Amino acid sequence: MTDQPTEQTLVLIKPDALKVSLTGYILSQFSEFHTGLRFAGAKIVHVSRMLAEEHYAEHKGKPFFHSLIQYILGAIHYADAPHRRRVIAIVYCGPDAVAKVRNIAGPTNPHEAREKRPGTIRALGTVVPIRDEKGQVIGERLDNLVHASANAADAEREIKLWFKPNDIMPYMRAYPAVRCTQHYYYKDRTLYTSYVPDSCCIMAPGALVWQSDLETLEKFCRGEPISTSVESVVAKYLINEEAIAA
Ligand code: FUP
Repeated sequence: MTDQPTEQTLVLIKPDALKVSLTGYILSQFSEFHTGLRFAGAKIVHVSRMLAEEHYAEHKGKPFFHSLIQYILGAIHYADAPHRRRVIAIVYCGPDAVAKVRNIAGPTNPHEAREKRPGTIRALGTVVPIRDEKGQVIGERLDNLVHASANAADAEREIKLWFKPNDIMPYMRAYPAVRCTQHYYYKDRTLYTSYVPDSCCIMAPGALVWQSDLETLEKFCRGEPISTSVESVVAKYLINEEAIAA
């Protein structure tokens, strides 16, 4: 008997939601009873800068980027408690998962959410002005409590960024996974195919990995152009590793 994967989406319960203890409320809003969606995977993540910057890569260079990264790292809401900085990452699976979750999350901007979609999760968020060194307002940071994948293509990229195949229940993996046939190690923004001291083993022979990740690393090692970064593959293997991806 199998539960064939239908659509999947990534939810992040962000540090502001954890700080004000909204986790239970958010999980209940997304629960199978209300949405028909099921958990396919979940983990507590101490977010590294590498993972944060890969997750929000499309916003690099925008005025709010630095503040957004500080926010997802937990550095804003747990400024004096680095050990509490974390997000909860969840993969939900089921018919129309992306749209259902976005609908319950509400508009990106909490002010707009309060006005147009009261009752959504993000209507409970806040908007914080971002200032330059001179105190001029240069943008705003949207502390909107949850991330929800915007479309199926983003969901695939994001789920593969945060989760390894084995983090997701068998029969619920929506993307092809294959067994790796060689070792890959990572240290100081460099990829190695044999061990160097203090490196972290990313993939080993026999390990189940996303096919697209393996193809990226193989191409990179052959010196061929890759459409994404090596860090977009590596970041998930460094989740909750202490110093390497800090
Ligand atoms: P969403 O898909 O709803 O997460 O929205 P976006 O991809 O547009 O934004 C990604 C994140 O950047 C959101 F969490 C909100 C944040 N953001 C800001 O903090 N300030 C802005 O001016 C725009 C977006």
